[in-house]
Amino acid sequence: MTTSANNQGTAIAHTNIALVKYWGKIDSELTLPYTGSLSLTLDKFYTETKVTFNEELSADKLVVDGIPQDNVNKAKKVLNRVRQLSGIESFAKVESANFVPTSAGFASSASAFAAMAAASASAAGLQLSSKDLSRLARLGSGSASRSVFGGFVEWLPGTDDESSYAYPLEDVVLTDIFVLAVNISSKKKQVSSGEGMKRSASTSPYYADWQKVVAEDLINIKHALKTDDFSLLGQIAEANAMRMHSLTLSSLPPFTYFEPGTLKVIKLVQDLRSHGVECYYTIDAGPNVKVLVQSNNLEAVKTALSEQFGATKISEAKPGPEIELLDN
Ligand code: 2P0
Repeated sequence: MTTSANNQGTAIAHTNIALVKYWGKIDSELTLPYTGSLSLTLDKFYTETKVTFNEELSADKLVVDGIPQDNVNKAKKVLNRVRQLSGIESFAKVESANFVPTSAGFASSASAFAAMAAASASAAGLQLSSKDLSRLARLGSGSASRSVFGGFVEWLPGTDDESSYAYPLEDVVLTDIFVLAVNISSKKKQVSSGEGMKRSASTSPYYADWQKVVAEDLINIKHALKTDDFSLLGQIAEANAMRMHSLTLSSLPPFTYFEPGTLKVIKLVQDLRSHGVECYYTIDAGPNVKVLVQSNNLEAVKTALSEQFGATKISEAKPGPEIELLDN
């Protein structure tokens, strides 16, 4: 059995926003997705997680922002794999702090499970490659596989545990990009993403078409990144988000994450664009909207969003770094 000097590891991981979305698992135990996906890791929002293996514990414990959690199922999937790889038999305490303001309306599972994967591997004395860290994070939450890396990241769907992992895109020329997050609501959603994607994959008649759309979008968005084509990137991201959300509307029973404010942001982005201010929106499994914009239009879009929704509802982010291990 190998462990770190004090059986403890701490890591920081940043959240990411998918531009080509992951929406459906072929295997929920291993979190193997039906399709690939592509995201941008953001600088502003991150999770810091400390993991301690301790022989005196009688169960795994998870504390998020100081609050003990009852449901440790996803964390256990990561910890069990680390125990399996390292030979450690003791339980772990996981202490996680989110620096993702609820006002920003970002889900924290991507950064949380990426940080937990790196911290638990470090606590167990495992020297994992980035690819293996991505596989480990994936067991906790699909989008976490992408938060191991900075910048633009693609998650290769693979066909098994070994082949499903994310990697950072090279030869990206497009670097001038900002994300303005508009908070519409911070309420807990009624349909979790896990349940939502399951329902979409099993009941939407459009699910097969979605898989074709994603394959094409991935090719085209990577071309946009290599040729510094922000317009193409924005058009693909916007259409991909709407097509993901059309899967929820076409599920049985139907559902949507949109709220009235979501449509207001969509309308504002369309209005800005019709006046020559280039920007695009994308929306995850919730009502909040992220607006993509370049530096030349950043202030104009920020001002327009602030006037309509209030400056406190808007957060600004730009491309962020890869996972970071901290000294204990
Ligand atoms: C994504 N989302 O690609 C998509 C787009 C939300 C919409 O990944 O079930 O928390 O834990 O694997 O990663 C949110 O779902 O889902 C998500 P699980 P996760 O970012």
